[in-house]
Amino acid sequence: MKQKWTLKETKLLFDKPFFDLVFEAQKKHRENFNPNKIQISTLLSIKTGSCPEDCKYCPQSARYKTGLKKQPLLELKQILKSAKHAKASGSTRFCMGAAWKNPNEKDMPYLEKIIKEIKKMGMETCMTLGTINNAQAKRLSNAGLDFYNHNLDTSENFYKHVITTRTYKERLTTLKVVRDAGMKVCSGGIIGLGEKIQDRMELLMQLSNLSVQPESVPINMLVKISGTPMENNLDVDPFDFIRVIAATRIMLPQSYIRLSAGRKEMNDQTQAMCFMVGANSIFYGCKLLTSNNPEEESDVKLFNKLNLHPEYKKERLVKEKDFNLTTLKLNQEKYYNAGI
Ligand code: SAM
Ligand code: DTB
Ligand code: SF4
Repeated sequence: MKQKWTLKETKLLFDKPFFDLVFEAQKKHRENFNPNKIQISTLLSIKTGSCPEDCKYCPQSARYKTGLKKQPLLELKQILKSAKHAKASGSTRFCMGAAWKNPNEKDMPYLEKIIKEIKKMGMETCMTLGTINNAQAKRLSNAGLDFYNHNLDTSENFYKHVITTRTYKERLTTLKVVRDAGMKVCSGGIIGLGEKIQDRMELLMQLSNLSVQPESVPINMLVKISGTPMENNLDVDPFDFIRVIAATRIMLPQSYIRLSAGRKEMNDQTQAMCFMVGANSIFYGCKLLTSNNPEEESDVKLFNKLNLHPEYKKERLVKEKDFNLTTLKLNQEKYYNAGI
């Protein structure tokens, strides 16, 4: 793998004619992945709102009047019900988010219990709980947490215009803590915060130049939430967004790239181009943390049109002809339960 991406090289990549960039990204994607498979994750907010942080994009910050209904830490029963639904719909990873600056020590045993119960169901687990220390990371890892999500969000330079209550360095430290504890790293960013193209380049350089590249890279398009300071941000041009996905694929060739928040606001063609240039993971299910995501049915229809198949571990056991895409949802449960 390439050693380090410099700004000059990254600029050359972003400045390529659109179709040259698309071609290069597709080549990289096909060298590393089956282009007709997609990883499916489901998201659940296990603690909603009243967050002390000031992230200017976020509906959950206590500083902005977004009309969000707050919710304390959910009960285990409710979490497991959602996880069961996610598994039955064909999702293989259950991602849980909490609107915290960091987890409280007193919540650690409960978080461990949640992880263990979901692992028992045979799903991969991911959590995003804010900043964590070494001891907390070790505990989560020992409980069986597969991935920890902590986004860099944007470039180090632009970051101060987005968040003032947590430093960029703290974020990088958390990523190291997660890695050192033996968990897989999920880290990406948001496009549409008002950043310049160079900030997008610098974000990808940060992610790409980590000592070990993140296994999972969520690229979010800003969901504009009324009441946040970013509610009136300019729309992102879909081709600029596709360019970011393509550059991500080239700079992080072996990472799963998740087309994350913002899919509800994209048409099928934009999503298809994102998959074409290397996005190979999505959040599936009608809700992200607090905002809307496409309905499951509409994703199934889109997969159907694109002949995209959900990725299961022992997928070769499924004969392609048995995979009736029009009844994907029903079949997924069957295949998933069969350990496929
Ligand atoms: N509180 C924890 C933290 O910030 O680390 C975890 C939850 S936080 C909501 C997870 C991520 O969601 C953020 O880092 C950000 O990248 C993304 N996010 C939040 N609001 C968003 C929005 N309106 N549009 C797009 N992405 C958003
Ligand atoms: C990520 O990068 N995006 C997800 C997940 N990781 C935690 C969150 C998106 C949140 C969008 C706004 C909301 O639904 O509250
Ligand atoms: Fe809190 Fe996370 Fe939202 Fe920032 S992104 S306000 S830390 S929930």
